[in-house]
Formats: sequence, C-alpha cells, structure tokens
Amino acid sequence: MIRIERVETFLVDVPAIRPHVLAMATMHAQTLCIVRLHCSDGIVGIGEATTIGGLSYGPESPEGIKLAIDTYFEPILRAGDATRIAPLMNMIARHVVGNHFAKCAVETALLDAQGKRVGLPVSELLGGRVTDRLPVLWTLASGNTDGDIEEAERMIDSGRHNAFKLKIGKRPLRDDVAHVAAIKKALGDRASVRVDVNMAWDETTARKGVEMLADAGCDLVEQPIIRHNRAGMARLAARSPIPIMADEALQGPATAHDYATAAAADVFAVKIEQSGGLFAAKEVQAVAQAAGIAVYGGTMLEAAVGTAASAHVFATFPALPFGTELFGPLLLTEEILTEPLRYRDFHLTVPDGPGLGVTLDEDRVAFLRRDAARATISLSSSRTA
Ligand code: MUC
Ligand code: MG
Repeated sequence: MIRIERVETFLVDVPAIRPHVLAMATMHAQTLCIVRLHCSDGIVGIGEATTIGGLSYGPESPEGIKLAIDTYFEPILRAGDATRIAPLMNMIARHVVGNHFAKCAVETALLDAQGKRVGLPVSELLGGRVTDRLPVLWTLASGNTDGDIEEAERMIDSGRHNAFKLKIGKRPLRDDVAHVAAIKKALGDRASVRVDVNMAWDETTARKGVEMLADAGCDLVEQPIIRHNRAGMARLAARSPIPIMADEALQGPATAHDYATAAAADVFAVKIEQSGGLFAAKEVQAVAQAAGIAVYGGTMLEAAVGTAASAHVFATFPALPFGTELFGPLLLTEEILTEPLRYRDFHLTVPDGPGLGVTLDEDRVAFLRRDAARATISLSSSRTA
C-alpha cells in the first residue's frame, strides 16, 4: 500500500494581463489553490482549483477549497491507498457533499501521481486520448470594442486563436449586440465569434437577443439565462437559429442528464471543476454523446496545472465540434511551469509525459504564494520625507 503522507495546499495569486470583464465580475488576477499529495513512494501529485471572481461565479472560493481539503479531505486521503483512486474518491464522495472544485483538484493530484508511478499520461488513465492537439478559442473581454478588435487581430496574425468568445450581458442588449456586430464585421470569415451571457438575461431578453446575435453573425450563445430555468433554455434552444450552449447549468452528470432529457441545450460546455472531477467530466461528455448533444471543452480560467488536467480529459473525447477554451495560462502575467504549455497554430498540444506531464516552477510559485514571506525594503534604503 502506498500512503499519502502529506496533503499540502496553498494559494497562489497571479495577476491577469488585462482586466477580464464578465457580466458578474471583473477579474484583475486569478487565485489558484494548488494541492500537492506527497506519497510514501516519493511521488508527488499536483492538482489545482480556481474559481472566477472569488465567490461571484459559484459556491466555492479558492480560500474555501483550501479549507475544505485541509479539514475534511486530508484525513480521508491519509487513511487510503494512493494507488486506488476510485475507492478513495468514492470515500470522499460519501463524506463530502458538493465541493466539486475541491474534489477535482484532489482527483487531479491523485491521477498525476498515479500517472507518474506507472509512466503513463493522465489521458491514458482516463481511457486513452484520441488527439494530441486541441483547438483553443480566446475570450475577448477587455470591456472595449476597439481594444477587443485589436486584440483579436493580434491573435489571428500570430496564429494563436481564430475563434473568439465575447463576454456580454452587462450592458443593455442593444449595446451588447452592437459590440458583437462590430467585432464580427471587423473579423469576417477569418474567425468564429460566439458570446457568453453568464446567465445575465431573462428569457424575454434572451429570445430577442439570440435573434439579433444570429443576424450579427454570431455562431453560438452560451448560458443566456439562469441555470435553473431549464424549460426556458429548452424553449430558446428549440427556437434559436444558432446553437445554445449550457455552462453554469452543468454541475455534473445528473444535471447533464436533466438538461439532455429536457433538450435544454444544443451544446454542453464540459468543465472538469464544475463537473466534480475528471471522471465526472467524462460522464458529462458520455451523457451528451448518448443524447446526441455536441460538447465543448470549457475552462474555469485555470492556470497551467488545471488546464493540463482539462486537456488530458478533452483529448479523450471522440469529437469536439466547437473546440475548447483552454487559454487560462495565457491570461496570466506569470508562467508557473518550468516548461510552458505549447500553444501553436490555433491549438494547444496535450502534454505527453507521465501524469499531467507538467512541472511547477518552484521558485516562481514560491514567490507568488499568498503566504510567501516577502523581503521588505531595508530601513537604510527607505525613502524619508
Ligand atoms: C465561463 O463562463 O465560461 C471561460 C472563459 C472565460 O473567459 O470565462 C470563463 C467562464
Ligand atoms: Mg460560460
């Protein structure tokens, strides 16, 4: 039996390259809860949880995730066998309700450790990858139309992204549609333009909104209304000329099943954290596949560790007709890996080393840790009045 001798969690704050403006919050930085599982065979597995805008997106925060893992997950992990991931995660499921993001971070670390142990990438532990490269979209969310167009042009020219998600729902409908139309007009057929409303509209606004967006050349509308209005999502999906995608509504396989049976979306945004883990995300995909619903690889704006974990999962999906949005690390000013994830030709390369196939840059992470003891300016060099 291989024991987990130490469960280490810490918070890392990383500034964003620019403010990221969403309907419910503007992000200036991302906070990661990093989990390290130190196993008795000397292997250390890493995982990551992030949220969006602290508690403004969902019920978990990075600080809460750390607390939950330290207090409630740790005793379970320390009592189990690190090589037996399924019984360990079942035990956690029995003792911890909800806390999907925390469960995902811990499961990621267990899979990373096991992959390193047996010499296989996490994607192979999950059933096997069908691709080594994933298409990656970029979110334009500077809050300014001209700025977004310039940003999109740079992304297309440099071969980084040719599909864009626009965050709308904060401004009046007419202004939002004008913003989308201006961006689509500037980019034309060189790029796909989609929107994410993050549940900001009521159904009446959404009905009008999807028609107007379709006329503006928008390719898809993500979670236009509140997640609980499943019947409303079904009505929108039935009438909309463009696909309606569910995101916030999908809190794991059971909600995916509810949405699938209600025909409440044309596309599912699969997210490992929101689903409750990597295996749960695969179950969401399986429900979608069984129901004939297309899938998309979503993000909780994870940094490199969570993004690599998502990439391993999405690489096992038989099809990703709408691609992925695994750009999280690119939104941050700091690289936290010794070797960055590879973005090229509008795709992310799925790491192929054992486990997640990524290594933390320990110095950089130590510097960015919230609890880091930072050097202060010595008295002799401090400015005086
Ligand atoms: C969301 O709601 O999809 C994903 C990309 C992005 O810019 O924000 C996230 C959240
Ligand atoms: Mg979304």
